[in-house]
Amino acid sequence: MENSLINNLEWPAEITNRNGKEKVAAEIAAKVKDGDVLGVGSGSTSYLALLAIAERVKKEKLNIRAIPTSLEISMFCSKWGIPLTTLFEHKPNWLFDGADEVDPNKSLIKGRGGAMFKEKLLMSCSPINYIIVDESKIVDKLGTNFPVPIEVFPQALLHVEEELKKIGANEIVLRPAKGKDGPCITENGNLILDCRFNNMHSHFEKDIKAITGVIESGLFMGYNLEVLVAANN
Ligand code: ABF
Repeated sequence: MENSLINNLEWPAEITNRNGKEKVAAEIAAKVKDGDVLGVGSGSTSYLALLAIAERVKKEKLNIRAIPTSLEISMFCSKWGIPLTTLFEHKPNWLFDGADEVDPNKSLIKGRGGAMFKEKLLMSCSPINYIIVDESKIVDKLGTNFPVPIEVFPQALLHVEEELKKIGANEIVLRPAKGKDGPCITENGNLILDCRFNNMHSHFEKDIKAITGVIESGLFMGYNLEVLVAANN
């Protein structure tokens, strides 16, 4: 398939702080062992980690399998010859993924790419989780630079909006589709609300999830994870 669409696939945007991210990518690649089932996160940092892993896999003929968190990253697994599996067959031995914000408690905001449902599902199934970010993602308080994305079943939109206001949402934006009219639709056929809140206490992830119609939020609180930080270039 030398000239196939998959083989010609490239990362769609320029990668900021590429040198720094490549260093954490190499740290992630060094952790891979023959036989591993890896959860593969989304975003540019995960993409670079996957690339570094693919180079090791090819050179050392490692036999690994990947459970991807998004369609986009699954296509790069295929491009680089990393076999895919699913949560029907396997749980990941460990996973790596990016984030949009990391606070001092290792709570996260994720989901700028809209894949937070699968990202959280995989993290919930994985005993070891590495979050790879550069220094720009480290914040004192979640919500400093990014809103919290919330994936919503389409027919529940108005109900969820009302309930989010009751728990302190002060800004709710229906995420638009990239480069075209209409709302962004997730891989699961749902909508995304990008929300800012007055106060996000330690149970806030559960409060959001308790609203009927919310599929998942990009708020990750209290997960067992290790954060690897790339210095800025
Ligand atoms: C995924 O990719 C998302 O949860 C997060 O929004 C994004 C981070 O991307 P990048 O590594 O490009 O900053 O991990």
